[in-house]
Amino acid sequence: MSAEPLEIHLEQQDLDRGLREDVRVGLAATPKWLPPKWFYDARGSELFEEITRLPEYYPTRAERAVLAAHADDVAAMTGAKTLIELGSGSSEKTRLLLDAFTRHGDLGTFVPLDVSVSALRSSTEQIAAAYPGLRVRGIVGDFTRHLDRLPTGGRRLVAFLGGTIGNLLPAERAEFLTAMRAALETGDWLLVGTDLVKDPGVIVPAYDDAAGVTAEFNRNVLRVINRELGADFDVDAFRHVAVWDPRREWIEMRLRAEHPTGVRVLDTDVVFAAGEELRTEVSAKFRPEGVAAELTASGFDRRAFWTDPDGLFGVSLARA
Ligand code: AVJ
Repeated sequence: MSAEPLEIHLEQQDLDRGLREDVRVGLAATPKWLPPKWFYDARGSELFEEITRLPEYYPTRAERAVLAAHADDVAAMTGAKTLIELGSGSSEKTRLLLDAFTRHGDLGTFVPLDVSVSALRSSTEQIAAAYPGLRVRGIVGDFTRHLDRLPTGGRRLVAFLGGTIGNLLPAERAEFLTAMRAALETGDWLLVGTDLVKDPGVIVPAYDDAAGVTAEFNRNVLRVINRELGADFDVDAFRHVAVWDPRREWIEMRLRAEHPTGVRVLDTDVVFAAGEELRTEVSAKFRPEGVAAELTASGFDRRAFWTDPDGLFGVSLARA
C-alpha cells in the first residue's frame, strides 16, 4: 500500500505564526531563549539524523538496543491495532516495533505525527513500501497541540521515543502527559523513551561532539529564522555551548555571541552583548522512579521499564 496523503493539521501559516510568536517572546526575554522545535527544517532534520550516528551521541543506539530486545514484549502486552508515533522524524527505530507487530499481533494502522513535512514525506513512503498491508497515515502536527486530533478507535499505542519528552520543561511535561492521558481511552498504551541521568562526562560530549555536527544543528535555528522571517543573524558570530545543570538534571544547548552583535527581526533590533547566550534547547535526563511518578501523576500505570545493557536509556510502557 502506498502512504495516504499527509493530513495537515499545521499549515505553513500556523507554523509561521508560531515561529513569529516564539521569536518575539524568546528574544525579548532575559535570558533569551527559543523552543527547540524550530531546529527541524529539512536541513535541521538531516543534521539530527547525522547526530544520531555520531560516536558521542549514545541515546539513539541505546534506545534501539532496548527496542530490539523488547519490541516483542510491547506487541504482546499491548495488542495494539493502531500505532501512533509522536515526533516521528525518520521513524527509523519504529521499524523494530512494526517488525514485532508483523510477527504477532494485528496492527492495522501506523500514524506518524511530526512538524517536519519533509521528514514525514520520506518516512511515510518508506514505511508504506516496507510494510505492505499497513495503513500509513502521516499527520503534520505539533504533539503539544494536536493530541485531540489523533485517530480514535481500536486499541492504540502511542510511542514517544528518542527522549524528546525531555525537551519539555517539568510543568510542560506534566501538562503534556495529562493531555495525553485525556486523549486516550482506558486500555490504550503509551511507550515513552527517556534518557537517563548519568555521568555528565558522558552526557556533555553527546551534545558537543568533536566533529561539530551538533554545533551546526544548533546554529541552524538562526538560519531558519533568517530564511523564514527575513532576519539577519550573523550566524558565525555565535558559538555552540552545551551545559549540564546538575540541580535540574538537564543539559542545555545555548548559542553564545562571541562579540557584540545584533539582529533585525520582526521590525525590532535585538542586541547581544559579548558573551550573551541564547538558550535553544533543554534536554532533561531522568531517573527511573521519577518517570514512574510522573506517569502515575497523570493517570498512567507503568507496566514495564526496560533499559539497554549499559543503563543509559530507559523505555517505559504505561497503560492508560
Ligand atoms: C531529538 C530531542 C531527543 O534532546 O537529545 C540532539 C535533540 N539536541 N542533540 C535530544 C538533540 C542535541 C534530541 N531529541
